Amino acid sequence: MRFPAEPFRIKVVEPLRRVSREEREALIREAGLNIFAVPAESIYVDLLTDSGTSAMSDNQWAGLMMGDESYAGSKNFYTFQKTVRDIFGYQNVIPTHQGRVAENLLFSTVLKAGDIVPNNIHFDTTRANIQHQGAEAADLVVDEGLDPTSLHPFKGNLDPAKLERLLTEKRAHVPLVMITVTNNSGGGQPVSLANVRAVREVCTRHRVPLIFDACRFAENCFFIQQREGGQSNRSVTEIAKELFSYGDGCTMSAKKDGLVNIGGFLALNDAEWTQRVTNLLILIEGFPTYGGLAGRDLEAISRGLREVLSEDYLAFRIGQVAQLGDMLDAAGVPIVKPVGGHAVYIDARRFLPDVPQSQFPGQALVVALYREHGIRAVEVGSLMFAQPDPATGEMVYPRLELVRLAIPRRVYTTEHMRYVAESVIELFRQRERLKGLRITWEAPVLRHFTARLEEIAESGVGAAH
Ligand code: P70
Repeated sequence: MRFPAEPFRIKVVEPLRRVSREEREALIREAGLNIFAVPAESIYVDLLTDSGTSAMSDNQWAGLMMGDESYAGSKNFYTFQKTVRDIFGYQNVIPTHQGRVAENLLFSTVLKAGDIVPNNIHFDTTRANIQHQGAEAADLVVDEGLDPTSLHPFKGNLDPAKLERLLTEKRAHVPLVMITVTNNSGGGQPVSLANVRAVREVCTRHRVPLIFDACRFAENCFFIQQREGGQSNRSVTEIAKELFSYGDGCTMSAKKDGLVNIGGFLALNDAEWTQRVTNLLILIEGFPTYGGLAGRDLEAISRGLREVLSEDYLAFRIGQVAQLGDMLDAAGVPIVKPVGGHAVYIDARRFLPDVPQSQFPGQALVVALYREHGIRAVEVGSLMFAQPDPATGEMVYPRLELVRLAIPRRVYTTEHMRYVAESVIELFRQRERLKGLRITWEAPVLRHFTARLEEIAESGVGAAH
């Protein structure tokens, strides 16, 4: 079956409210054209993120009742530690309340100003946490990963030649190398085992630790099983074990492939790094056996990490996202292909070719999708990533200008996906009506979360030329 049906049935339902177009128009204006400021209750299909929005299973909910809320040494911690060691293979397991804290703890411990951290492509919080230390986040994805039309099966791969060059020139400034699986900013694209081995080889030669950003590891490993030569007979669990065996640790937001609403961890082999991280953990996050989470949360994560490796689940999950991509592609909507693991990414440059990046075509599309159809997407483009060049002050725009339709896990039915596809197709037919935007207020870091914008009245197709 190309798109397998749901391998679960629904036990609890959460009613959705339909809001009129007039109401949506008023809400998005009040929100300063920033979709993050629209109340979730006024959204019909919420594809802002797949992070923390998944539905837990009956098994996970049952696990919540097994929470041991002891301050120190909760039994749920030991289960959690064993689960992480089993799947990821790293010895020291440090729970955090979400992924960015794992990043912050790691980077505050091992980075200093002037350092460089290579990755395929850093996601927003990773980049911001590196820059917060005065260090530089270097994106070394393969060239195909920056071309929305390339059909390369592993567009998340980190280019080993680019890494070799960087390490040859600047090894002293590179305390670690990262690989993000799947590569979120590049369209949720997977990284192959062969690529990880090649990167490991470069890291070993230069004696640099390799750390995974493991948020969507199960989805990545499913793609490896489906697409990489010689992998089709192995289980996703076996593939995951091999993948992580090439690394020295990982950061994890369990809000993605942990199938929970909150949680994360940092796992490391190095004892000295672990000691320094733990000191900081106790200062800012909590005692090492709960790290900012309740005992019950740790139990839900342990159960989620095992469930996410179910191949029936993964076949449905990846299939549901692919099916949405197929519907859009069949109607000529420009999307990033192949479709990624957790989301369909619309190529906003080709959707709105006459709105320049300085006028946020991706965000213009996000605003219209909510106003016209009650769907919440997120911009992954110039609003999120454009930054002035530190030397010249000139604005540097990202190569990719995308709108992401992120699909929460086990939440929406395929009928919802059909509604989304029809809405995007309708908007594509009316795309000349969309206008460019300008920022009226922005925060100094991670501006996309809180910026306010307005439409450029005379913009749109005509004025953009
Ligand atoms: C997303 C969220 C979080 C993330 C990630 C990777 C590869 C680390 C983290 C941080 C963030 C987001 C973006 C837009 C709208 C809402 C939320 N990604 N590494 O949706 O993890 O959030 O637990 O601190 O993708 O992709 P955490």
